[in-house]
Amino acid sequence: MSHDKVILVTGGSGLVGKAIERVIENDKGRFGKMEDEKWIFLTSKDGDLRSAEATRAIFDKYKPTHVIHLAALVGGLFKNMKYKLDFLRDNLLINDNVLHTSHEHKVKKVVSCLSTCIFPDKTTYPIDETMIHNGPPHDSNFGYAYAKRLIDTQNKAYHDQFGDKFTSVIPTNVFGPHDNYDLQDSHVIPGLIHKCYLAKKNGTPFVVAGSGKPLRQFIYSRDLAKLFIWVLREYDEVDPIILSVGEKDEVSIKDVADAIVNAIDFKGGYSFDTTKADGQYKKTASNEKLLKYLPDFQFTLFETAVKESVEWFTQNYDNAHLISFGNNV
Ligand code: GFB
Repeated sequence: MSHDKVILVTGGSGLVGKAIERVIENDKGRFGKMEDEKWIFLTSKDGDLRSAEATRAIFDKYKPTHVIHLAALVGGLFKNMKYKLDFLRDNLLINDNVLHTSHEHKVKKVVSCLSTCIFPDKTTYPIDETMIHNGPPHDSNFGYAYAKRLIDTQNKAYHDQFGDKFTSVIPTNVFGPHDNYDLQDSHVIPGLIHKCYLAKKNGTPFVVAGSGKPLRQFIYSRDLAKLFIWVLREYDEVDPIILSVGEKDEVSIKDVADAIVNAIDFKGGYSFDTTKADGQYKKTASNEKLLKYLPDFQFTLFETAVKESVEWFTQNYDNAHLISFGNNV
């Protein structure tokens, strides 16, 4: 059966890609698969998007009409601090190949994924979409941040010169099933889930890096997935949109650790290693633009989302093919 829309999801086997696949396959409401849609979830086995040739071969094979671009070199605070040049170069290469090949293939719409860490570090709060280019990002992740900021610039250039409809979304910190649980390179929630799980299993202390004071807004991958599908189908701007819970749902890293200790039912000792970096103190973002479009969107409660993420991790801990303990592009 021929489909009007062939939707290619780069980075389709990662945290957000897997969540989109789950919603498309299971949601019986407005976010589920549509008759005229064919979805393709790319993995790194399809080819290395840092290569223009490999990217062209993928597009020649699947002939997408629409693209959700998630593929990127990603990682938590400590990995970003170690590999700033790799984060800059790998992501510049991947983004240029995906956007230019989309242009060459006359792709009708591309939705790329940025992150609130790209905003200026010295700013007024709450942060909104107009502030992206208003000053340097936090030093801990400037490689990643500048490569992602340039997607917004590329989108505007393709639109100005050719009229292409390439846009982007700016999620806050994302978490959920199918995350990367590497003890050094992962983001805070999967990193602490893995550490607390091992502490309970081995009867060892649970140690949280830093002071526990920094503040973050977290969006559950399954909520973000629905918003990506909505952006692909209905959001009609080239300008980016922040996808986040509200400012009032901001939590501290200590709150995060407490939620994980409860979800894992850990009874042992729990402390903070203040010799480790805290990174950016906060990046409080406004979701006012999103709520103007979707005033009734229901976000999953933080504690519920942490519980489901812990359940998925403990149920799949031994499924090496499902759980990533290392990074892939
Ligand atoms: O998710 P995360 O690594 O990144 O969170 P950012 C870091 C915060 O969690 C810091 C504390 O305050 C850390 O001190 N933390 C405590 C831990 N324990 C741990 C742990 O075991 N692992 C980790 N990773 N952190 C990233 C950007 O910033 O946000 C990325 O560097 C990306 O580029 C991502 O944008 C969404 O929120 O600080």
